[in-house]
Amino acid sequence: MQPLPSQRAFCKAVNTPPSPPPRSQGPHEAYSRAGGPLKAPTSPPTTTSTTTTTTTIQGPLAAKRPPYRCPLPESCNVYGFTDWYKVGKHCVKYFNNYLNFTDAEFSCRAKAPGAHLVSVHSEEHNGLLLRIVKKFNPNDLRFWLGGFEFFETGKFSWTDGSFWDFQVWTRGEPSIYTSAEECVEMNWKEIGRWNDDDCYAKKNYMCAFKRNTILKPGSEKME
Ligand SMILES: [Ca+2]
Repeated sequence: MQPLPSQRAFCKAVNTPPSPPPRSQGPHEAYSRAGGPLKAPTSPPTTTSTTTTTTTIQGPLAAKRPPYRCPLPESCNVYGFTDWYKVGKHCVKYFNNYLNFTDAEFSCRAKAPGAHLVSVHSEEHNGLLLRIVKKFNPNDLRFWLGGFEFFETGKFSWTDGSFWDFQVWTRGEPSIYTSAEECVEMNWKEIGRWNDDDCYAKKNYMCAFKRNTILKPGSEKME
């Protein structure tokens, strides 16, 4: 497993995302990689397992800037799901439980109404998922996303049925000529980037459901 990036570099990557590919990009273009991949991390993490991680900036800037904060997303304020996190219009939760892709997807469906493995549609949200897994399992960041290759076509889809409008593959991925690798994970070789892997491989996973699936307008402050 690759070492993790420094906390500061990680937060910087999340807070200053590169431009995503145009939304007009269709599944048929799934062969191309989106944007420039992150450089391989070179240093281990300095701080882990806190709700809000603070990294002190060293050097001459230390006296001029406040501590660098890299907070988790907000808690999902939905009754019964406050241990899930808000990521866009979804509530998201990480599960430290090794399952193959299909079992992970069905596990998600059982966790909440309308839940599936998580789909990703922006660099910002990709970064938020990375923060979550970094908090809950900093020593094993690989986890299943909900992406899968559709019948060896080289076209990818999400298990929640949302449009494939964003992708951040690790350099050299996806392995579209390897039929054994059809399911999408994050953090294999490059932190925050994706790889297609054997769907039977067992990995941790992240589930998501649309907040308005459970939450009716005006009922957010149920707790
Ligand atoms: Ca692959």
